[in-house]
Amino acid sequence: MTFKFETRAIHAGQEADKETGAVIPPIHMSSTFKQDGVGNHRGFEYSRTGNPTRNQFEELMASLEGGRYGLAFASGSAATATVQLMLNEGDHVICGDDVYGGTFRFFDKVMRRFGVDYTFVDTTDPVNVSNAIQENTKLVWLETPTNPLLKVSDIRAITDITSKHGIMSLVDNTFASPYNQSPLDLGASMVLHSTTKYIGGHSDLVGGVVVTNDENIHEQLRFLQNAAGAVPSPFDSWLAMRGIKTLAVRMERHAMNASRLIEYLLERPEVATVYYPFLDDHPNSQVAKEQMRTGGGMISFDLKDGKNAAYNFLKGLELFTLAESLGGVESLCEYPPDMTHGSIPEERRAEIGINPGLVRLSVGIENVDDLIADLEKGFANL
Ligand code: P1T
Repeated sequence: MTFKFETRAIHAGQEADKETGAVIPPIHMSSTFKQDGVGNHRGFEYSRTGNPTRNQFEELMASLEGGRYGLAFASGSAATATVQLMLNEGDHVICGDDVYGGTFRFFDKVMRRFGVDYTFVDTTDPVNVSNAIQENTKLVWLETPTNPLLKVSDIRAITDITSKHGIMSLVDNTFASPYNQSPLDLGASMVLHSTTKYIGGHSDLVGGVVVTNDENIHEQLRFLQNAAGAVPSPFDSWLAMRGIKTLAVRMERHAMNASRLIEYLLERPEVATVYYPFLDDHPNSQVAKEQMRTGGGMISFDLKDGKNAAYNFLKGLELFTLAESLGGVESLCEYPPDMTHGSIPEERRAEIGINPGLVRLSVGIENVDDLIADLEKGFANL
Protein backbone atom coordinates (compact mmCIF):
# COMPACT_ATOMS: atom_id res chain seq x y z
CA MET A 1 0.00 0.00 0.00
CA THR A 2 1.29 3.46 -0.84
CA PHE A 3 -0.90 5.17 1.77
CA LYS A 4 0.59 7.04 4.69
CA PHE A 5 1.14 5.45 8.10
CA GLU A 6 -2.17 6.41 9.75
CA THR A 7 -4.13 5.04 6.78
CA ARG A 8 -2.14 1.83 6.56
CA ALA A 9 -2.67 1.28 10.30
CA ILE A 10 -6.39 1.08 9.64
CA HIS A 11 -6.51 -0.62 6.26
CA ALA A 12 -3.39 -2.68 5.47
CA GLY A 13 -4.15 -6.40 5.36
CA GLN A 14 -7.77 -5.78 6.30
CA GLU A 15 -10.05 -5.63 3.32
CA ALA A 16 -13.75 -6.27 3.87
CA ASP A 17 -14.59 -9.98 4.06
CA LYS A 18 -15.02 -11.34 0.52
CA GLU A 19 -17.97 -13.58 1.38
CA THR A 20 -20.08 -11.38 3.64
CA GLY A 21 -18.75 -7.86 3.17
CA ALA A 22 -18.01 -7.62 6.90
CA VAL A 23 -15.94 -4.46 7.30
CA ILE A 24 -14.07 -5.98 10.18
CA PRO A 25 -12.72 -9.31 8.95
CA PRO A 26 -13.94 -12.32 10.95
CA ILE A 27 -11.62 -14.13 13.37
CA HIS A 28 -10.69 -17.52 11.96
CA MET A 29 -10.60 -19.58 15.13
CA SER A 30 -10.17 -22.88 13.28
CA SER A 31 -7.10 -24.95 14.18
CA THR A 32 -7.25 -26.85 10.87
CA PHE A 33 -8.54 -26.46 7.31
CA LYS A 34 -10.42 -28.85 5.03
CA GLN A 35 -8.45 -30.17 2.08
CA ASP A 36 -10.35 -30.88 -1.12
CA GLY A 37 -7.96 -33.74 -1.87
CA VAL A 38 -4.67 -34.78 -0.30
CA GLY A 39 -2.36 -31.76 -0.54
CA ASN A 40 -5.06 -29.82 -2.38
CA HIS A 41 -5.94 -26.95 -0.02
CA ARG A 42 -6.91 -23.29 -0.32
CA GLY A 43 -3.72 -21.82 1.15
CA PHE A 44 -4.18 -23.00 4.71
CA GLU A 45 -3.59 -26.44 6.24
CA TYR A 46 -3.07 -26.07 9.97
CA SER A 47 -3.09 -22.92 12.12
CA ARG A 48 0.43 -23.28 13.54
CA THR A 49 1.68 -23.17 9.97
CA GLY A 50 -0.66 -20.42 8.81
CA ASN A 51 -3.96 -18.84 9.80
CA PRO A 52 -5.93 -16.22 7.84
CA THR A 53 -6.30 -13.85 10.81
CA ARG A 54 -2.63 -14.16 11.74
CA ASN A 55 -1.71 -13.59 8.08
CA GLN A 56 -3.65 -10.32 8.08
CA PHE A 57 -1.87 -9.20 11.23
CA GLU A 58 1.52 -10.15 9.77
CA GLU A 59 0.75 -8.24 6.58
CA LEU A 60 -0.32 -5.21 8.59
CA MET A 61 2.87 -5.23 10.69
CA ALA A 62 5.02 -5.60 7.59
CA SER A 63 3.25 -2.59 6.10
CA LEU A 64 3.73 -0.45 9.22
CA GLU A 65 7.44 -1.25 9.39
CA GLY A 66 7.90 -0.70 5.65
CA GLY A 67 8.97 -4.31 5.20
CA ARG A 68 8.01 -7.11 2.83
CA TYR A 69 7.51 -9.91 5.34
CA GLY A 70 6.00 -10.08 8.83
CA LEU A 71 5.89 -13.07 11.16
CA ALA A 72 3.90 -13.12 14.39
CA PHE A 73 4.81 -14.95 17.59
CA ALA A 74 3.20 -15.84 20.90
CA SER A 75 5.13 -13.12 22.76
CA GLY A 76 8.01 -10.71 22.25
CA SER A 77 10.16 -13.27 24.04
CA ALA A 78 9.01 -16.01 21.64
CA ALA A 79 10.02 -13.76 18.73
CA THR A 80 13.42 -13.18 20.39
CA ALA A 81 13.91 -16.91 20.96
CA THR A 82 12.90 -17.85 17.43
CA VAL A 83 15.40 -15.40 15.95
CA GLN A 84 18.13 -17.03 18.09
CA LEU A 85 17.21 -20.41 16.55
CA MET A 86 18.74 -19.13 13.31
CA LEU A 87 22.15 -19.38 15.02
CA ASN A 88 24.46 -22.38 15.36
CA GLU A 89 26.84 -23.56 18.04
CA GLY A 90 30.00 -21.44 17.84
CA ASP A 91 28.23 -18.32 16.54
CA HIS A 92 28.72 -14.96 18.21
CA VAL A 93 26.21 -12.16 18.84
CA ILE A 94 26.84 -8.54 19.84
CA CYS A 95 24.05 -7.19 22.01
CA GLY A 96 23.40 -3.81 23.59
CA ASP A 97 24.28 -3.69 27.29
CA ASP A 98 20.93 -2.21 28.29
CA VAL A 99 18.14 -4.46 27.02
CA TYR A 100 14.93 -5.88 28.47
CA GLY A 101 15.89 -8.13 31.41
CA GLY A 102 14.19 -11.14 29.85
CA THR A 103 16.19 -10.71 26.63
CA PHE A 104 19.44 -10.64 28.60
CA ARG A 105 18.29 -13.66 30.62
CA PHE A 106 17.48 -15.68 27.50
CA PHE A 107 20.83 -14.93 25.86
CA ASP A 108 22.91 -15.36 29.00
CA LYS A 109 21.17 -18.27 30.71
CA VAL A 110 19.69 -20.25 27.84
CA MET A 111 21.48 -19.65 24.54
CA ARG A 112 24.96 -19.81 26.05
CA ARG A 113 24.14 -23.44 27.02
CA PHE A 114 23.87 -24.20 23.31
CA GLY A 115 27.30 -22.77 22.58
CA VAL A 116 26.25 -19.37 21.23
CA ASP A 117 28.46 -16.57 22.56
CA TYR A 118 27.24 -13.07 23.45
CA THR A 119 29.19 -9.84 23.95
CA PHE A 120 27.25 -7.03 25.62
CA VAL A 121 28.49 -3.57 24.67
CA ASP A 122 27.30 0.01 24.93
CA THR A 123 25.89 0.39 21.42
CA THR A 124 25.31 4.13 21.87
CA ASP A 125 28.84 4.43 20.47
CA PRO A 126 29.04 2.55 17.12
CA VAL A 127 32.80 2.14 17.63
CA ASN A 128 32.04 -0.31 20.45
CA VAL A 129 30.12 -2.45 17.95
CA SER A 130 33.01 -2.35 15.45
CA ASN A 131 35.49 -3.31 18.14
CA ALA A 132 33.40 -6.28 19.30
CA ILE A 133 33.12 -7.91 15.86
CA GLN A 134 34.73 -11.34 15.61
CA GLU A 135 35.10 -13.74 12.71
CA ASN A 136 32.10 -15.72 13.98
CA THR A 137 29.81 -12.72 14.63
CA LYS A 138 26.46 -13.39 12.98
CA LEU A 139 24.08 -10.88 14.54
CA VAL A 140 24.02 -7.45 16.19
CA TRP A 141 21.05 -7.04 18.52
CA LEU A 142 20.01 -3.47 19.30
CA GLU A 143 17.35 -2.04 21.48
CA THR A 144 16.77 1.67 20.89
CA PRO A 145 15.49 3.40 22.92
CA THR A 146 16.54 0.91 25.57
CA ASN A 147 14.60 -0.56 28.42
CA PRO A 148 14.80 0.93 31.05
CA LEU A 149 17.41 3.70 30.55
CA LEU A 150 16.11 5.08 27.21
CA LYS A 151 19.59 4.99 25.70
CA VAL A 152 19.64 5.68 21.98
CA SER A 153 21.85 4.02 19.37
CA ASP A 154 22.48 5.33 15.87
CA ILE A 155 20.78 2.66 13.76
CA ARG A 156 22.19 3.88 10.44
CA ALA A 157 25.77 4.10 11.71
CA ILE A 158 25.57 0.58 13.14
CA THR A 159 23.88 -1.05 10.15
CA ASP A 160 26.54 0.52 7.90
CA ILE A 161 29.07 -1.44 9.94
CA THR A 162 27.10 -4.71 10.00
CA SER A 163 26.32 -4.69 6.30
CA LYS A 164 29.99 -4.11 5.47
CA HIS A 165 30.80 -7.28 7.44
CA GLY A 166 27.82 -9.31 6.19
CA ILE A 167 26.39 -9.51 9.72
CA MET A 168 22.64 -9.51 10.38
CA SER A 169 21.22 -6.68 12.48
CA LEU A 170 18.03 -6.59 14.50
CA VAL A 171 16.38 -3.62 16.19
CA ASP A 172 13.93 -4.24 19.02
CA ASN A 173 11.55 -1.37 18.23
CA THR A 174 9.16 -2.04 21.11
CA PHE A 175 9.77 1.23 22.98
CA ALA A 176 9.55 3.47 19.91
CA SER A 177 6.75 1.70 17.99
CA PRO A 178 6.69 1.78 14.18
CA TYR A 179 4.99 5.17 14.37
CA ASN A 180 8.12 6.74 15.82
CA GLN A 181 10.93 4.80 14.19
CA SER A 182 11.51 2.71 11.04
CA PRO A 183 14.65 0.59 11.54
CA LEU A 184 14.37 -1.21 8.18
CA ASP A 185 14.60 2.15 6.37
CA LEU A 186 17.78 2.77 8.38
CA GLY A 187 19.36 -0.45 7.15
CA ALA A 188 18.39 -3.02 9.81
CA SER A 189 17.86 -6.54 8.51
CA MET A 190 15.12 -7.29 11.05
CA VAL A 191 12.82 -5.33 13.34
CA LEU A 192 11.20 -6.95 16.37
CA HIS A 193 8.33 -5.95 18.64
CA SER A 194 6.78 -7.14 21.80
CA THR A 195 3.27 -6.44 20.45
CA THR A 196 2.12 -6.73 24.07
CA LYS A 197 3.07 -3.04 24.34
CA TYR A 198 2.23 -0.10 22.05
CA ILE A 199 1.11 -2.30 19.15
CA GLY A 200 -1.72 -3.89 21.16
CA GLY A 201 -1.98 -0.73 23.21
CA HIS A 202 -4.63 -1.87 25.67
CA SER A 203 -2.75 -4.28 27.98
CA ASP A 204 -5.01 -7.14 26.95
CA LEU A 205 -2.75 -9.38 24.87
CA VAL A 206 0.74 -10.88 24.79
CA GLY A 207 2.47 -11.17 21.41
CA GLY A 208 5.51 -10.55 19.27
CA VAL A 209 6.44 -9.91 15.67
CA VAL A 210 9.51 -9.84 13.41
CA VAL A 211 9.52 -7.92 10.12
CA THR A 212 12.20 -8.14 7.43
CA ASN A 213 12.85 -7.23 3.81
CA ASP A 214 15.31 -10.07 3.37
CA GLU A 215 13.80 -13.09 1.65
CA ASN A 216 16.45 -15.46 2.94
CA ILE A 217 15.97 -14.36 6.56
CA HIS A 218 12.22 -14.55 6.11
CA GLU A 219 12.36 -18.09 4.77
CA GLN A 220 14.51 -19.23 7.69
CA LEU A 221 12.27 -17.54 10.23
CA ARG A 222 9.10 -18.83 8.63
CA PHE A 223 10.47 -22.36 8.82
CA LEU A 224 11.38 -21.82 12.49
CA GLN A 225 8.04 -20.18 13.31
CA ASN A 226 6.33 -23.38 12.18
CA ALA A 227 8.99 -25.76 13.50
CA ALA A 228 9.23 -24.23 16.99
CA GLY A 229 5.55 -23.32 16.97
CA ALA A 230 5.45 -20.26 19.26
CA VAL A 231 2.57 -18.62 17.37
CA PRO A 232 -0.16 -16.26 18.61
CA SER A 233 -3.81 -17.26 18.66
CA PRO A 234 -6.12 -15.90 15.96
CA PHE A 235 -7.93 -13.94 18.67
CA ASP A 236 -4.73 -12.24 19.89
CA SER A 237 -3.79 -11.47 16.28
CA TRP A 238 -7.20 -9.84 15.81
CA LEU A 239 -6.94 -7.89 19.08
CA ALA A 240 -3.56 -6.55 17.99
CA MET A 241 -5.05 -5.39 14.66
CA ARG A 242 -7.86 -3.68 16.54
CA GLY A 243 -5.33 -1.90 18.74
CA ILE A 244 -3.19 -0.81 15.81
CA LYS A 245 -6.01 1.19 14.24
CA THR A 246 -5.41 3.91 16.86
CA LEU A 247 -1.63 3.53 17.09
CA ALA A 248 -0.83 6.89 15.47
CA VAL A 249 -3.18 8.93 17.64
CA ARG A 250 -2.19 7.05 20.75
CA MET A 251 1.52 7.60 20.13
CA GLU A 252 1.00 11.34 19.65
CA ARG A 253 -0.83 11.58 22.96
CA HIS A 254 1.68 9.38 24.80
CA ALA A 255 4.46 11.74 23.67
CA MET A 256 2.50 14.91 24.52
CA ASN A 257 1.73 13.65 28.01
CA ALA A 258 5.31 12.46 28.49
CA SER A 259 6.75 15.86 27.64
CA ARG A 260 4.48 17.56 30.21
CA LEU A 261 5.48 15.05 32.88
CA ILE A 262 9.15 15.61 32.06
CA GLU A 263 8.80 19.37 32.55
CA TYR A 264 7.30 18.61 35.94
CA LEU A 265 9.92 16.03 36.93
CA LEU A 266 12.81 18.31 35.97
CA GLU A 267 11.55 20.83 38.54
CA ARG A 268 11.44 18.33 41.41
CA PRO A 269 14.37 18.60 43.83
CA GLU A 270 14.02 14.90 44.76
CA VAL A 271 14.91 13.82 41.21
CA ALA A 272 18.58 13.32 40.29
CA THR A 273 18.27 12.46 36.58
CA VAL A 274 15.47 12.17 34.03
CA TYR A 275 16.00 9.80 31.10
CA TYR A 276 14.13 10.59 27.87
CA PRO A 277 15.42 10.43 24.26
CA PHE A 278 14.43 13.99 23.25
CA LEU A 279 15.78 15.75 26.36
CA ASP A 280 18.52 18.20 25.39
CA ASP A 281 20.96 16.77 27.90
CA HIS A 282 20.32 13.18 26.76
CA PRO A 283 23.72 12.08 25.38
CA ASN A 284 22.22 11.01 22.04
CA SER A 285 19.29 13.41 21.68
CA GLN A 286 20.58 14.54 18.29
CA VAL A 287 20.49 11.00 16.89
CA ALA A 288 17.14 10.40 18.59
CA LYS A 289 15.62 13.44 16.89
CA GLU A 290 16.96 12.34 13.53
CA GLN A 291 15.70 8.78 13.67
CA MET A 292 12.52 9.15 15.76
CA ARG A 293 9.34 11.09 15.08
CA THR A 294 8.58 11.74 18.80
CA GLY A 295 10.45 10.83 21.97
CA GLY A 296 7.78 8.28 22.85
CA GLY A 297 5.84 7.63 26.03
CA MET A 298 8.44 6.04 28.30
CA ILE A 299 10.25 8.00 31.02
CA SER A 300 12.73 6.76 33.60
CA PHE A 301 14.17 8.83 36.43
CA ASP A 302 16.47 8.45 39.41
CA LEU A 303 15.36 9.50 42.85
CA LYS A 304 18.25 10.96 44.86
CA ASP A 305 17.45 8.95 47.97
CA GLY A 306 17.63 5.52 46.36
CA LYS A 307 15.58 2.40 46.86
CA ASN A 308 13.50 3.47 49.87
CA ALA A 309 12.53 6.68 48.13
CA ALA A 310 11.57 4.74 45.00
CA TYR A 311 9.46 2.26 46.97
CA ASN A 312 7.70 5.07 48.85
CA PHE A 313 7.15 7.09 45.69
CA LEU A 314 5.56 4.11 43.93
CA LYS A 315 3.40 3.37 46.95
CA GLY A 316 2.06 6.92 46.93
CA LEU A 317 0.80 6.74 43.35
CA GLU A 318 -2.86 5.93 42.76
CA LEU A 319 -3.54 6.50 39.07
CA PHE A 320 -0.23 5.05 37.86
CA THR A 321 -0.65 1.31 38.40
CA LEU A 322 2.35 -0.55 39.77
CA ALA A 323 2.85 -3.24 37.15
CA GLU A 324 5.32 -4.65 34.66
CA SER A 325 4.72 -3.98 30.96
CA LEU A 326 4.18 -0.72 29.13
CA GLY A 327 2.61 0.88 26.11
CA GLY A 328 -1.04 0.64 27.12
CA VAL A 329 -3.52 3.51 27.24
CA GLU A 330 -3.35 3.41 31.04
CA SER A 331 -0.32 4.74 32.89
CA LEU A 332 1.92 2.20 34.60
CA CYS A 333 4.88 2.55 36.94
CA GLU A 334 7.49 0.07 38.07
CA TYR A 335 10.80 -0.43 39.84
CA PRO A 336 13.20 -1.99 37.26
CA PRO A 337 15.84 -3.28 39.73
CA ASP A 338 13.34 -5.61 41.42
CA MET A 339 10.80 -6.06 38.64
CA THR A 340 11.50 -6.04 34.87
CA HIS A 341 15.29 -6.15 35.30
CA GLY A 342 15.47 -8.32 38.42
CA SER A 343 17.04 -11.11 36.35
CA ILE A 344 20.13 -8.94 35.76
CA PRO A 345 22.77 -9.41 38.50
CA GLU A 346 23.16 -6.44 40.85
CA GLU A 347 26.80 -5.69 39.90
CA ARG A 348 25.85 -5.65 36.23
CA ARG A 349 22.92 -3.33 36.90
CA ALA A 350 25.30 -0.97 38.73
CA GLU A 351 27.74 -1.09 35.80
CA ILE A 352 25.15 -0.08 33.21
CA GLY A 353 23.49 2.56 35.40
CA ILE A 354 20.30 0.90 36.62
CA ASN A 355 20.54 2.71 39.96
CA PRO A 356 18.73 1.85 43.21
CA GLY A 357 16.58 5.01 42.87
CA LEU A 358 15.34 4.21 39.35
CA VAL A 359 11.63 4.48 38.59
CA ARG A 360 10.13 3.75 35.16
CA LEU A 361 6.89 5.28 33.94
CA SER A 362 4.80 4.16 30.99
CA VAL A 363 2.86 7.35 30.39
CA GLY A 364 -0.70 6.62 29.31
CA ILE A 365 -3.16 8.78 27.46
CA GLU A 366 -5.22 9.93 30.45
CA ASN A 367 -5.69 13.65 31.13
CA VAL A 368 -2.20 14.94 31.82
CA ASP A 369 -3.24 17.14 34.75
CA ASP A 370 -4.53 14.05 36.53
CA LEU A 371 -1.22 12.32 35.87
CA ILE A 372 0.78 15.24 37.30
CA ALA A 373 -1.49 15.37 40.35
CA ASP A 374 -0.75 11.68 40.84
CA LEU A 375 3.02 12.22 40.69
CA GLU A 376 2.54 14.89 43.39
CA LYS A 377 1.07 12.15 45.58
CA GLY A 378 4.12 10.00 44.96
CA PHE A 379 6.50 12.79 46.01
CA ALA A 380 4.33 13.59 49.03
CA ASN A 381 4.87 9.99 50.17
CA LEU A 382 8.69 10.11 50.12
O1 P1T B 1 6.79 -9.68 27.33
P1 P1T B 1 7.01 -10.12 25.92
O2 P1T B 1 5.85 -9.88 25.02
O3 P1T B 1 7.54 -11.51 25.86
O4 P1T B 1 8.16 -9.17 25.31
C1 P1T B 1 9.48 -9.18 25.75
C2 P1T B 1 10.11 -7.83 25.54
C3 P1T B 1 10.93 -7.65 24.44
N1 P1T B 1 11.52 -6.45 24.19
C4 P1T B 1 11.32 -5.39 24.99
C5 P1T B 1 11.99 -4.10 24.68
C6 P1T B 1 10.47 -5.50 26.09
O5 P1T B 1 10.28 -4.41 26.85
C7 P1T B 1 9.85 -6.75 26.38
C8 P1T B 1 8.96 -6.93 27.56
N2 P1T B 1 9.07 -5.92 28.53
C9 P1T B 1 8.33 -5.87 29.68
C10 P1T B 1 7.43 -6.79 30.04
C11 P1T B 1 8.59 -4.69 30.53
O6 P1T B 1 7.78 -4.36 31.41
O7 P1T B 1 9.63 -4.05 30.32
